[in-house]
Amino acid sequence: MKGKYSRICAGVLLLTAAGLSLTGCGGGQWETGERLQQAGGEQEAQMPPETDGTGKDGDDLIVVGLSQLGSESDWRIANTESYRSTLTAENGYYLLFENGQQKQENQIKALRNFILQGVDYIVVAPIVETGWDSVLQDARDAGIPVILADRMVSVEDDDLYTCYVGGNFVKESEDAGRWLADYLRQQGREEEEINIVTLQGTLGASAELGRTEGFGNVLKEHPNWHMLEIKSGDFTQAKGQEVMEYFLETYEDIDVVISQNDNMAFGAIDAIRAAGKTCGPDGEIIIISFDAVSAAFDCMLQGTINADFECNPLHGPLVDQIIKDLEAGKSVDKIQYVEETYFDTAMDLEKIKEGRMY
Ligand code: GZL
Ligand code: ZN
Repeated sequence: MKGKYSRICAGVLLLTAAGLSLTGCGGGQWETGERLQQAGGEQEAQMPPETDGTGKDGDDLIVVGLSQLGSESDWRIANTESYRSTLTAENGYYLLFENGQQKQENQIKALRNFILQGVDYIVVAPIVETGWDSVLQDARDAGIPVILADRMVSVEDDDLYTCYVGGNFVKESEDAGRWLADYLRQQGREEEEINIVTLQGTLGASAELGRTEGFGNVLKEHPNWHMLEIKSGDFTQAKGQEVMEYFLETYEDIDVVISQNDNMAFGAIDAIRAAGKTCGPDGEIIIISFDAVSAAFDCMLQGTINADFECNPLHGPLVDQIIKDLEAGKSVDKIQYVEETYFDTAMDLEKIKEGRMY
């Protein structure tokens, strides 16, 4: 299905701000940083070169409506950048990008807008799993394939979307639980009563649901592990710090923090330091985090995070391949998990960090 490029008003498209990103392990410093410029702050979209709607080889551009959920974390900024650098006119695309600013109603509005404009494909990172049946039904009625990227939806009929590409969140956090069991064994603490708190992501998001479920599966195998409380920090550094401050005021003895993303872990480190406590391999509190973004590598290198479970944000090339396969009339797998691993302070993190793209 070729792009209906002419249907798209050629007006200037403003990419919404990629938002500020807090980085630095516990430095708490606000930093726009070069990443913001790269990820496309308030600026005119990269309008495709003067064109009659055709890409480099003279074909129509494939028009993609991308509803990104927000700019809440370093992970999300890298995820957006991956799309922007892949879904380009040179690569045969006209990208309509909408940032939902972490509000589902904004994403639903964006999808309805894409349907009205007659895009060829919708790509969406749904902020939460529920509430999508009606708009996905409208997309199907309009004959527009929907690719779920990064997060899943819970709908009556899974024919409402073509496929899902993203992390396997249950596996990520089962792996984290097993890592903790090994680590405590190595420390001679396998019989100790271990008190754990969890900084939960956005409630109802696939990443939150999966990471909560997965760690819970391992928790059940360890009667001496006690989950004191699980509380949402909404995947942001500010809220992560707030919740960790509450945990430290409420619980005398915290041995482990499970942070469902790195930005909340950065906030937790600030709160732990402010409370006069220590964390990391040489500290009182073990911190296990998710995402493994570049700034979290700095934390592991500086000894404030013990281990980090990767969630690969580079979805651009995967979505590109899925669309090209669909354009060629090929079928695509319904669920496509990205390659993910983990890192801890026993590894040569300097070397590993050099080779990473985010
Ligand atoms: C995971 C993604 C999560 C990241 C957070 O795939 O959905 O959302 O772990 C981000 O950093 O906010
Ligand atoms: Zn203890």
